[in-house]
Amino acid sequence: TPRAFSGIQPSGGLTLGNYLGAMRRFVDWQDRGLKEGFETIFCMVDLHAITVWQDPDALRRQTRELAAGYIASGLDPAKSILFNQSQVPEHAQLAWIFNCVARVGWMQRMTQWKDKAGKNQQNASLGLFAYPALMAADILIYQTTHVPVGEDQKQHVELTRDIAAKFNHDYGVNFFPMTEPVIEGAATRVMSLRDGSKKMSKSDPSDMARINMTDDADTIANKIRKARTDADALPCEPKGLDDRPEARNLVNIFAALSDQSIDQVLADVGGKQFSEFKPMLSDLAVAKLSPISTEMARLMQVPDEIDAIIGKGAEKARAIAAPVLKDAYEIVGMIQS
Ligand code: AQP
Repeated sequence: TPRAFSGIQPSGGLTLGNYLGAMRRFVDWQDRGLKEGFETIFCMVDLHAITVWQDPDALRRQTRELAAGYIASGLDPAKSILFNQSQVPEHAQLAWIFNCVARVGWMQRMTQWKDKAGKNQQNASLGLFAYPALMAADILIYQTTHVPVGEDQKQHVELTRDIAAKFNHDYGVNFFPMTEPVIEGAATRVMSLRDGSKKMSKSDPSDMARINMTDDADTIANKIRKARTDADALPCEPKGLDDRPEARNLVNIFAALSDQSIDQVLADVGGKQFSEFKPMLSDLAVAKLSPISTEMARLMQVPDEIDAIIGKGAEKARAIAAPVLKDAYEIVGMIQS
């Protein structure tokens, strides 16, 4: 039977990239899981967040805000398991085993490591380097078959498969499944509003580069108005977006928010100037995001409720994770009695 798992780091406010590339897809998986009778598990990956410095109070707030974002986007704690990574210690325990299975060379090839460590790799945290082994543990501790993610996480899910395969091979078992990354939809890679070659990211130093899920209508309209574009009108065909990364990005966002294909969007807006298209995009973004941000704000007023929900989620998650860890320890040769 399939099982879907995914996570988001509480390393800052949620962006439109997280919503379109990840959260919205999670809700689709929740619905599919309900229909087909399999479990869906979603997590705030706080252990991943601290691979770069996080202020403790900010981390607590961001973790609750992410939980609120999940719920406001449509994840229902009665339908999916929703929890905080550090409350299920089996993730970190399995990660240690994977640190011993994965090779240094594999980690060195990861583009996220290269991007985030930058030029001064010697000074990056050891956790940032080992990040993909913890992510493999997050996924495999639930024997996950499907991981809905944005394009940027594809390499890490592929590494998860390599780790599972090496574990199975080294110990002569068929224990961990070969997990599939599921990258679907019109916005698997939402780009920065300031630079069409960079991913929209929570940690971008410029707030103008991203739309935050908590931005109000005026802020969203202002950011879209100021978004970088070229001077040409919108094309009528998708191939007219080639070599126009900023235009492509705004059209992709429009398509994703309105549940249309790029062709359908361009059939409507092809030939329009950005001065006309941008207000249409702002109105659409505000219409889709404002009910979510209103509900997030309401939930943030009742942090105890959020904590109770994720506490219960952690119990459900542990009920799956603990036996898997026990079996993995047995396979490795650790005395468990
Ligand atoms: N720009 C994006 N477009 C599409 N999907 C995206 N995701 C993130 N950014 C985009 C997807 O969101 C999920 C959670 O990502 P994450 O927060 O755990 O890590 P990240 O990919 O490193 O996200 P950020 O926003 O860039 O965070 P920071 O700045 O802290 O590194 C993943 O499924 C990801 O694909």
